[in-house]
Amino acid sequence: MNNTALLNNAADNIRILAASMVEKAKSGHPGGAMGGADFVNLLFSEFLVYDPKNMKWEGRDRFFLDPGHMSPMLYSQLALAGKFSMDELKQFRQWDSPTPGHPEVDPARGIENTSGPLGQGHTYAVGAAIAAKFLKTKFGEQMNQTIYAYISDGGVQEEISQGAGRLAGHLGLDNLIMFYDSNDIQLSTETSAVTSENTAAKYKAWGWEVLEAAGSNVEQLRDALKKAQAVQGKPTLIIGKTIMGKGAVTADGSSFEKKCATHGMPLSECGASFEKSIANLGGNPENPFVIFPEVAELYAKRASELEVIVTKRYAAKAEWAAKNPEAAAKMKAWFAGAAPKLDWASIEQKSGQATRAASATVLGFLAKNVENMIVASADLSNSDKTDGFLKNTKAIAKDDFSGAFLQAGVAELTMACVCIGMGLHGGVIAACGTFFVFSDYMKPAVRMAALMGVPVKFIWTHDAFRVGEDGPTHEPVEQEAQIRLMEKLKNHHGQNSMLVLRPADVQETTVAYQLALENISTPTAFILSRQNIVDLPGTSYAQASKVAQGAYVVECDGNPDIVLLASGSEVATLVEGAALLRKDGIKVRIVSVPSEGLFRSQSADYQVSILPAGVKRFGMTAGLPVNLLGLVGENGSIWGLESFGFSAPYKVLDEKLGFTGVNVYNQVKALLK
Ligand SMILES: Cc1ncc(C[n+]2csc(CCOP(=O)(O)OP(=O)(O)O)c2C)c(N)n1
Repeated sequence: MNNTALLNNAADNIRILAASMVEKAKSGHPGGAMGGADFVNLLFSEFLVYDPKNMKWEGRDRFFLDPGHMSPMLYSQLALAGKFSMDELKQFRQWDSPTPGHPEVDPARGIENTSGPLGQGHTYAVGAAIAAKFLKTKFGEQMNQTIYAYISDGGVQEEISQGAGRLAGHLGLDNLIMFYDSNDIQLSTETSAVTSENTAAKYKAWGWEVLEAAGSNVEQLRDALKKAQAVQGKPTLIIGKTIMGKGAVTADGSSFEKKCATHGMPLSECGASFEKSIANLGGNPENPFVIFPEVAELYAKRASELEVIVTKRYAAKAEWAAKNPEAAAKMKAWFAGAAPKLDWASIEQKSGQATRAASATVLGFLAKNVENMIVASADLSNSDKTDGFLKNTKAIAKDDFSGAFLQAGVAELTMACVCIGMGLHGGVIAACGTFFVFSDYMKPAVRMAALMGVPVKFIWTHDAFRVGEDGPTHEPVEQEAQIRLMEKLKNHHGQNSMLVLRPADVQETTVAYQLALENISTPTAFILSRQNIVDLPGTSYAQASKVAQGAYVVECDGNPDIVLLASGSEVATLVEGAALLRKDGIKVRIVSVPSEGLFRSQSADYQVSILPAGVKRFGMTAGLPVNLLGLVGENGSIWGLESFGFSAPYKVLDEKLGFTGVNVYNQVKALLK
């Protein structure tokens, strides 16, 4: 326990650094950072257990920040802990700096998650807490970390907080402690202009323990954190009444606290005086980028305390590992994130099935062979066929985290973020399923998974208008085009930010899963059919292995007159059309393209070998024609969907909308004229 005056000093130091970063960058958010400094400083100087010399230690506590705009607070805090230099703070928001406007995941420096889109950050924490509980059933006390989350008014207002709050309460995540920075101010108004909810009552109703504290009173905050650590059977919310822009003053020295204006502007631009505020906080306005000597001492002392704590933990781990070598080897491999080695060719697929059914077969295999995989569904497991996994395990439940299936409830965005959180925690492989049309509800999380490079597997079924009778509300049309844009977008490592696979039959589905499990650096999506699909000619695991090139030739007649290309169930329709064309002496090549992104990553020679120049191309897609535009080019034609779809049995829709072999024949004949 530290002296209160010293802790207040350290919090002032964070306020000074945060305000100075924003001032120097001439943009950013000082107010919230200044208000939250007391809590983070206390957390890092007395509670958070981590190894400063081994920041990725799997047993560390995690700190998930939700309001990414409060990055100056996090960077300044981590600067006190020795993870950022003063020069790096001075580079806030500049090109190529480690201090971008919103934090980007970098566990080596203590940044556990990318944050910015409000609401997602604390939901990752829920996922991490579930992962920790799941792993604890396997590795015992090696996994007794506490997951801390930091949420602000914006995060509480975001709808996703309903899903995160419900799930954490329902599962009794007592390893989760969330601090609510309740400063009554948001971006453009006071919170009273938009909400009159009783937030404490809301979280209590979800089954949380709720504690309240004055957000800049370290004694009250310490007391709350200690109580939270002792709570059993439920997560804890600490509502801290913080002070927006704490310490800010105007030129005449009067208070400029609790003002919306400090939310997103340098102090000097919002009506406060930067110089006076820094001086008011005990800093030197001429040279504000300084860690006070007594604060440096505080953190040096914390580093020694942490050394003692982690030395004990490492010794306990070594003792445990000696007694449990197999578990220790597993823990190491799982946290290394390595792809499991599996006998994929041994998976027996029943021919002629829907790819969602083929997915269920693979999931059943994975449930038996990949012990650290967790699969979730948003109340559709019997339809999206993630029940193939569930049948071989059991659902995760409060007080029993030995199952590996997460019933997420009807909350797709929450589910996606929870899976991302599991991935960020490490040690588990997370996948989640729902209908493809509802990928719309998940897109903001998919984007973040792609940006962070978290290898979540998104299992989307009912991939096209062939949902049929459910009608246009349930028929994905433009979704594939949207998701495939992510294949065209590179992440910070120059990789396609996402792998998107739409397999054409059961064997391609097996290989798609193999690629997904072997993809440990970006998210993967599966787009799977509801209806049965006739197997591709010559289908086998070996043939389908060519899915790894993104596109491959399924069949080819000598020098073809036409290249027919598609993904998913439309490939089988092309095969039907090809039979009719051949009767007219037309030579065809059929190309399956489960992933254009992957195909475009192959050598130019390979690409030309599949799509030879000078041969006309016909593409068919149950989505928007743009799905195939980059492959078919100007010198060909694409049959796609240009409306939201209609309600009718799918075979009727196939006929009415032209997804038949006869229409393939007619279109190609017209193209070759
Ligand atoms: C999903 C999302 N919507 C909108 C924003 C833009 N935005 C950033 S902060 C903020 C409100 C901030 O209020 P609060 O969370 O209380 O932070 P404080 O003002 O206390 O710093 C908004 C609307 C965002 N970052 N994410």
